[in-house]
Amino acid sequence: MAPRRLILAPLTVAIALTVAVLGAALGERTTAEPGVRTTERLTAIATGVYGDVVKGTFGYVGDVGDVPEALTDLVRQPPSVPVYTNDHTANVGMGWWGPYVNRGLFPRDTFTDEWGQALEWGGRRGTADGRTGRGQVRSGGPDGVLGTRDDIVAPADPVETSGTLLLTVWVNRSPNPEGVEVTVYGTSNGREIRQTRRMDPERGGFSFSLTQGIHAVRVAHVSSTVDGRAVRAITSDRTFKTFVASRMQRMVDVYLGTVADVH
Ligand SMILES: [Ca+2]
Repeated sequence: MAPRRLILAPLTVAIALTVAVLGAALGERTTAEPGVRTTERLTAIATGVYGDVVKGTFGYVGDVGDVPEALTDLVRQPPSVPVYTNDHTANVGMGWWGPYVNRGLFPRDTFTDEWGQALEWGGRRGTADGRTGRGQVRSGGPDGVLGTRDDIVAPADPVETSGTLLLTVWVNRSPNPEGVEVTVYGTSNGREIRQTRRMDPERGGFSFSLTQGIHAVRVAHVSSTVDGRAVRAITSDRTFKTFVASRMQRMVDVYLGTVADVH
C-alpha cells in the first residue's frame, strides 16, 4: 500500500492547487471584471442590431431597414413595425423577428451595465449632445458617469448601415445596353419598398446604395419591335436575391438573353 500512497500524495497536491487557482480566477471574474462583462453586453447588443455578416445574419437592421430607435425595440416589437414574414418579392423576409438579444442579459428588459447604470443609446441620429453616435451604445463605466474617460462604447465609431450594389446586366453579351431596367427591393420600417432605374448611357452602370441585408432584384430588358403595323414589346427578365453588407461594395453580373435587337 505504501507505494500507492506515495503516488497519490503529489496528485492530491496538484488537484488542490488546481482548485485554488480556479477559485482565484472565478473569484476575480465575479468581483473585478464588470468591465469585461459590460463589454460582453454591449457586444451582444451590437450583434443583435447588426447581425454577423460572416454567418449571413443581418440583425435588426437587415429585418427592419434601420437601427432601432430605442434599445427596447430589440426585445419588444415596436407598434410601427409589422411582424416578420417572407411574403414579399422573391420571398425575402422582413419585419420584426425579435428578441434580438438574449433576455437573460437584460432582466426585465432594462438595458444596464454591470454597475446597474442605464446604457445610453445613440439611436438613429446620435444623442443631441453628440456624445454617443448613431447606432452606438455607451456605458458610464466604473465611475458611473456618462462622458468620462472610463466609458465603454461599442461599436468604436458611429455606424454606417449601407453598402453598395454594383450591377452589370449582360444582354446577349452586351453590358448594360439600352432598354435595361433594374428594380431593387428593400425594407423601410419592416415594409417592402422599391426603386427602379433605367439604363442611362450618361451615367454608366447601375449603382445602388442599400441598407445591409438581403434584397430582391429584378432585371429586365424591354425592347419594342415593329411587327407589321403593330409595335410589340419584347421583355426578358430575371428576379433573384442578393445581400449587401454595410461599408462593402458588392459587384454582381446578371445575364439575360432576348430575341429582340440589342443596342
Ligand atoms: Ca464614465
